[in-house]
Amino acid sequence: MNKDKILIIGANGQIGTALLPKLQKIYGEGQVIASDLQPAIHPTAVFEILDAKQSDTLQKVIKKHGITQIYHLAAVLSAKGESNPLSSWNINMQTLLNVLEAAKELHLKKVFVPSSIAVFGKSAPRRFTPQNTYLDPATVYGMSKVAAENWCQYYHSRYQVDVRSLRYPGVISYQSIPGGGTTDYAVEMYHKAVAGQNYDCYLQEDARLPMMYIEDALRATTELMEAPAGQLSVRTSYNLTGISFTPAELFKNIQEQVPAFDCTFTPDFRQSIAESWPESIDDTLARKDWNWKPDFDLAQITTEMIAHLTRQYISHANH
Ligand code: AKB
Repeated sequence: MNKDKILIIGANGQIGTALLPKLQKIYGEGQVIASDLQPAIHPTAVFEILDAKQSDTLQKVIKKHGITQIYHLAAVLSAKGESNPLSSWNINMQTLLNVLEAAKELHLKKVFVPSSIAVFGKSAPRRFTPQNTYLDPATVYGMSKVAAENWCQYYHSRYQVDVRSLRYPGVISYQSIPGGGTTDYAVEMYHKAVAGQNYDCYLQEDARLPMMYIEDALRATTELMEAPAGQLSVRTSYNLTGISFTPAELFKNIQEQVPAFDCTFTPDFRQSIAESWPESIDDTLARKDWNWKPDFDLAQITTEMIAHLTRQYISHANH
């Protein structure tokens, strides 16, 4: 029997909401403890209200439940982070350092810390951005992720903490509504289309960005975490790719399935964040080290998103 006990920090967020049932399936329902600042959105798990900025509270929760692995998903994302840069930096860094320190002190088996395409800035090649390149992010979120990647590598090499990381692209999911990101427009567009409304997109129609369907993002996460440690050559964070598309391409794709849907484009400050990010990513090392391969293309994502959201809207209407 698998005796691992998992703590998800930031379980109410976009990735956490979807990852929780997947980890419950792998490890058993009682083996996964969900935590967040606010009470559970989905009361289907053992839940702790936890502010990971408080090191003592974090260590108490780890000891109380006999935690062996942490998925640290809490962070202030790219767009929201710009409204209060110092506070965003403090939240992102303090929670990370508390998690790494707890992993070292309490001898946790493994830790997952997400990074992001936001680590890249204007000096990196925009197409097929390589694993190792210049990192000059334009946002405080990106700066905190560059620092986080280096701290992860440091705790691995200096203290042998088995911390693993992925540079997620924009993640498209139906389980929850993302908040505070630059890539959130894609999920918003699907919601509007299914709700029978039109959408005014805050990015330009040609803002091509790397994206990924939630099922691919979850599988990448569990495959990385299950890979033998000796196979992992990257201890900062792995480049990870799904697909790349523009808002105009997404609009067209949705319109093929929802012909009445219309979209306009009114770029705001998030456009300049998008322009500082890659259009596509080279994830050769993820493919080589732990056999990464995405499954979902844009047409499949659209079919899945429309089916799931339609079911959600019908079930809300009936309650
Ligand atoms: C954001 O847009 O900030 C995030 C990300 C790409 O990390 N979705």
